[in-house]
Amino acid sequence: MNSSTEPIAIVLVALYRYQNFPIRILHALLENIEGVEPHTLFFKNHYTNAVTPPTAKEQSLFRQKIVELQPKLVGFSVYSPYVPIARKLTNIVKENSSALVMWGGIHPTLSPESCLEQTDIVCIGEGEGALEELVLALRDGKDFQTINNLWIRQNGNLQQNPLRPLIQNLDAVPFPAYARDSFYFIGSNKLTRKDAAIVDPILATMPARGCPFSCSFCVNSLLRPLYRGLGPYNRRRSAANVIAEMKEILAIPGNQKNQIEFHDENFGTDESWLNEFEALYPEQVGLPFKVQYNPKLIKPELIARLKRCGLHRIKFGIESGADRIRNQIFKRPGKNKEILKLAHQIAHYDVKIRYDLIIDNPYDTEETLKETIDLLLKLPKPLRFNLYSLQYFPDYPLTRQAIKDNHISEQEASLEHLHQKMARNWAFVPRLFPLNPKQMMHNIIWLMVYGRTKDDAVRQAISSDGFGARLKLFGLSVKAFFWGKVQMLQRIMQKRS
Ligand code: B12
Repeated sequence: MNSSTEPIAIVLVALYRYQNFPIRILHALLENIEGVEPHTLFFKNHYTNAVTPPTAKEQSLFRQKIVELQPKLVGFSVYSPYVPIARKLTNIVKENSSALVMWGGIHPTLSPESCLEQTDIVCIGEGEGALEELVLALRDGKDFQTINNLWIRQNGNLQQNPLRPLIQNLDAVPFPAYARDSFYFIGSNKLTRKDAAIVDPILATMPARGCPFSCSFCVNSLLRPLYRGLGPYNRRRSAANVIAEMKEILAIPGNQKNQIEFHDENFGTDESWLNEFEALYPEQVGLPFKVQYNPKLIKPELIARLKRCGLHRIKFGIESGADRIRNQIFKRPGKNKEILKLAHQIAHYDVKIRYDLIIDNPYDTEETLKETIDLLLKLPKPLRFNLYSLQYFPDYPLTRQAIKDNHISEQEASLEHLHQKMARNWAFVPRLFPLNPKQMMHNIIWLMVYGRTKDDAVRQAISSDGFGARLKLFGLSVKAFFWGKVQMLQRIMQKRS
């Protein structure tokens, strides 16, 4: 290290999510490097949908922080829907400092060339090794052109370095950083310092990386082939390591954590991991927890064992109630028969289920929507759902297929279109027009998942194509439209209060 120099400032930027896993991990990693001073700007927070654009005041707060910190490097973590915002903030950095700008995360991993039109450096894939090497080189005034995972644009040249192997020992990755003095939260036209993720009652953690499936609407369908030959894709931290992270968070003064959320598609499916978890979790953490699963991976014995450790809710991706759509269009395994059997088994253990379902999908027909309604009628009550409208991410297999099948145009699959859609909620909201049976069935699905109709009324409405049934379908659809508006108003009032 260059001993005569001051520590170098590095700024990381998380977009629209205070509880951002990658940025918190990378912040912790930079804290361990001598001669480096990491700062993280959390720029606005939205749990999921309905992104509000940054205000002039928020951009000005961001600018002030960049001017004050004069970083050597600013690293953004970027998902596709936020690209226009990342571009705006990148321009602010460029106009107000001499910092190099680097983008990492899912979007730059999938579209590195297009990102290099705005940035100096793009990190493809996992960032730990690449960021550490880059920051050491910047600190020591060394060349950084040949660091694996980085694509670099300098003086009109583009340097494309290969990918390094996937990190296999995830226990060696630092725990995400919380409650640091070097955190700044910009949102609601203010800059605050208190870590909002600490007062959130949910402690979220990721015990694993990778996923065994390649659903056509998910990034795993693209990441798995990208990493081919670079080591096993599905990896787990040890249970002891995950528990140590949770204990560290629970020991932070002022935390209000009362439940745990594991982001892991594979949770507990390895016998020796499960044994370790059972031995440690109830005694050392003991809070109720939620997990998410592909129904293919759940076995009743697993539920029974996790229930004894504190499992209180499973999130379970049905995605479509028609086997054909789920298996052939979404490339997701699992049949309705298995889903129904499992749902009833889980209910028997008194574990709650929240299902994910995607509608507003051009491949659905009246028939497949009827199958979905039929499945909903048979699931144990009460129903709890995340009901989404299908979204297209650039270059995903489903997006390419939908373009090929003339369901959407290239423009409708573009980043700009995706960003515009982010301004609205992605949750499905009932609509009256176009007034056709598919639309009316979407509305009925909405009524069912929000418990706003009786099963018999639904059965009658979908029983035939006769005039009486169609009239009932129309009546329920209007009802859904009405309740959709009421729900929207309630949310606005809640936000204001
Ligand atoms: C957990 C998760 C969530 C969590 C928490 C997300 C978070 N911000 O931490 C919740 C449920 C809140 C969530 C919300 C959303 N999510 Co989400 N989520 C995931 C999931 C399953 C894992 C992401 C993760 O944290 N991985 C662990 C970290 C450590 O890995 P990583 O993100 O890949 O980061 C590594 C590298 O990419 C790189 N890196 C990342 N950032 C940076 C920055 C720098 C400077 C560098 C050098 C490197 C670097 O280094 C990291 C460490 O190795 C992914 C699917 C997947 N398998 O990736 C979807 C995924 C990221 N989500 C997605 C989406 C769309 C969303 C939402 C917009 C959904 C919505 N309806 O609004 C919101 C956005 C929230 C937000 N503003 O961040 C999409 C993004 C699609 C895209 N093409 O960009 C994904 C890919 C799922 C999909 N459909 O394919 N999500």
